[in-house]
Amino acid sequence: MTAAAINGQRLLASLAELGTVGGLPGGGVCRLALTDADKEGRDWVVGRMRALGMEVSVDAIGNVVAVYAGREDGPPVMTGSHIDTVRTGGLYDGNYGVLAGLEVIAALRDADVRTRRPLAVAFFTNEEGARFAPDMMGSLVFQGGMPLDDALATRGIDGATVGEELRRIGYAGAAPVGTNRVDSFVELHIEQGPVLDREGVQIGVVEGVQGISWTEFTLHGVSNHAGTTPMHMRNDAGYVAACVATFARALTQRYGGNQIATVGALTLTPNLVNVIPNKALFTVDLRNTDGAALQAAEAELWSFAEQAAADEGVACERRMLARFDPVRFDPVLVERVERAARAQGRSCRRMPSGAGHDAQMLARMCPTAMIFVPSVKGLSHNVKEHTEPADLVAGAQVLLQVLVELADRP
Ligand code: HGY
Ligand code: MN
Ligand code: MN
Repeated sequence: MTAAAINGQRLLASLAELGTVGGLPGGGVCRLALTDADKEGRDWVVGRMRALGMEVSVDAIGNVVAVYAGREDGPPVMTGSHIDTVRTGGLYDGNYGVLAGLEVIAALRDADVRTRRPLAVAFFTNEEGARFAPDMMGSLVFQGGMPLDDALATRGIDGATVGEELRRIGYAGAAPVGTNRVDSFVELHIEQGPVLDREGVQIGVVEGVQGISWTEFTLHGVSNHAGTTPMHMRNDAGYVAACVATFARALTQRYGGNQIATVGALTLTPNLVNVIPNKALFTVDLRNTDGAALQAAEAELWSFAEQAAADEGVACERRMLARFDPVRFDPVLVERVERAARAQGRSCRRMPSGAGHDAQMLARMCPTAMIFVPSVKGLSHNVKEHTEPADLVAGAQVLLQVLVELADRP
């Protein structure tokens, strides 16, 4: 066990301070990827990294990696997460993993501890995927799973491209992507679901991440008068979108298990009370821990949408915004997380992650695991997202122990 100890007050104060960047009037945070608010948040975190004497680098997709030198050189033991948020973000999603990582470094500095291997704290670009799809874009490019040019050319929901926005906010860095060497990666994150809170368990030992499938549908019908057009003469894009949304919900009931479906974005055109919509643009987010079931669900959804559109005389286009298979974390590292939590007297339980995380991309390149702390009422992607201070500090203490063990192992 290291002599270093987490300074809980310092961690909580840093979370509160970062939470004011892009803060929303009623609470919560909006720092969509590569917006001015994201830049302000990035600048604030980079300032903290530099104040800790860390060597900071920015890569070509805007990922920021800060290194705390070890007694020896070599690939770092890395932690981190993201600081971009959804439009109705909370204080902790992503931010907690980054700031807890910096708190680990601060604790080691306070105790004058230098680990054998270097330690790194990273935040990855556009984890949320809410403005630019796919999610986990920065860590996917970092790992080499998405060509840099494809990522830079990605056009967001507001028409700007990732490359333009990166340059505009000054985070189109020089460090290369796809060739990084990382010894191991541990991400600390809030659960964002109800399990730990409901069971009164302090630490989630995360064994993997469920599969993710994001489909964007564009339906083209015929706008017409809502009052004069007989029902059999309609080509109503909005009606087909509604059919697909209800089909998706019914599919989850038929599949059961961990199958979930969400229609999160839906825009009708011309979106007027007395006009039959001639266009519907919407997304369907399907997830499942079972890769084969996820594939079957996708196939059913797509063929239903095509048939429903054909029956209504509506054209149906679709494109994939994101598609990631389920990921299993390194069992040895998962075991290490569990041991550390128990050694610190924390109640813990093994579980999958319902949300996507940068760790699922790092898992493609090095031994990776995650640590969860409870989300009150399971709320997240909601301005009322909350985790008790004692749980935030407990998670950081487990992270400290796991990182030091990894960095000092023979
Ligand atoms: O969509 C997700 O699961 C993550 O929040 N990007
Ligand atoms: Mn997150
Ligand atoms: Mn999120």
